[in-house]
Amino acid sequence: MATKRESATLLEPVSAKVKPPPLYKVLLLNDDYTPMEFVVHVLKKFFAIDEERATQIMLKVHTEGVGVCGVFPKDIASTKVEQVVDFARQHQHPLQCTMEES
Ligand code: TYC
Repeated sequence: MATKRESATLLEPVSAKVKPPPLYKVLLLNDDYTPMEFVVHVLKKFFAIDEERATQIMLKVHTEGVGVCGVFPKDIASTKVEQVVDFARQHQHPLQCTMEES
């Protein structure tokens, strides 16, 4: 049987093909009906963003149509989107939240 040292010399060199997992931006979209205070509340509750930054993001979405809440691995981004949409629907608001690879 080959010793550890002998077998190591028999291995073919393997090129590193492992990529880091892709990250996803979670986006909020503007609409004409969701109250501004509700959007700020969502940003604080689900993304741990402070009042000042949450207000900035909300106003960016309000004026430009879309804004980034955060960047996460795929499963976390997808859970955040689901939580935000569920919460908005529970409160009868049409707020839209989506994700895209960053
Ligand atoms: N445009 C909404 C209003 O005037 C506010 C709003 C901001 C809604 C951001 C959605 O993602 C949003 N009440």
